[in-house]
Amino acid sequence: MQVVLTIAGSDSSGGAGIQADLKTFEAFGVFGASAITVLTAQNTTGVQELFPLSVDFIEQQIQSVLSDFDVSAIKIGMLYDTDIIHMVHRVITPLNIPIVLDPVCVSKAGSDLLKSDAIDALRELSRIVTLSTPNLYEAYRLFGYKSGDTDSLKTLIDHPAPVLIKNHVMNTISADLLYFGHQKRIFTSELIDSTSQHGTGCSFSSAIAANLALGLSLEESVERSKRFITQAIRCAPALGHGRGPIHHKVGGKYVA
Ligand code: PXL
Repeated sequence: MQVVLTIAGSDSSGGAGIQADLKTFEAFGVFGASAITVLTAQNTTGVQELFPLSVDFIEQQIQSVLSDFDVSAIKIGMLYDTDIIHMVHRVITPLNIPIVLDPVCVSKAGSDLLKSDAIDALRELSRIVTLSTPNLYEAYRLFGYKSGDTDSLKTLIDHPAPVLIKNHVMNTISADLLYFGHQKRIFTSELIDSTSQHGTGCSFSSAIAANLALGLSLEESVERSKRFITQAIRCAPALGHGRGPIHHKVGGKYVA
């Protein structure tokens, strides 16, 4: 059985972070392991409190998993500060497995999940991974990317690793753009008008990591993961008083 490790924050409401990652891994039939970076007390209305774990303890969780399991892929989510990012950068550098970085900055409900001085370290980390998956806001912070502005593509074209920029909206279509050097590929789905999209970013990057672990190509993994997320939004259970979670359909009929 393929093992996938997520290095990410915990979301007490179960919709995003580590909890979403593990549900996604289950949905794709891979075994999920986790190293928790930050505990959050949160619900669908926002983050009430944050509690970062020590860098040493986060590293120990990663080493405990890596020293015992033959890990097939890693997903990286919320890292919060520069010290955590530098440690993760150092630990993953020698690894020769697919690594997907979701460069988390802000939650769907608008809470800050990255310290403002940590963006440069996150950009450095994005250079050594298999894929990073910023949304439009994160792509602007990391690469100065603005949708439709060709000048802002220069940084992306020079970037040494693939970048998938999510959440472009074109009329009734949701589009994610994969850039790697001068190559570009677009992934589309129906745009679903729903406030229940908490955890989509976490689940999307985890789905891509799971599919890479299963041996699919990068483009096949993104395509299959986008179908999965679209279906998970469609099946959202309308929970909570704010931006509700999606439904990973674990144990249900698998649809991607
Ligand atoms: O979706 C970004 C994200 C990542 N990690 C954790 C989160 C969230 C959003 O709420 O809570 C722990």
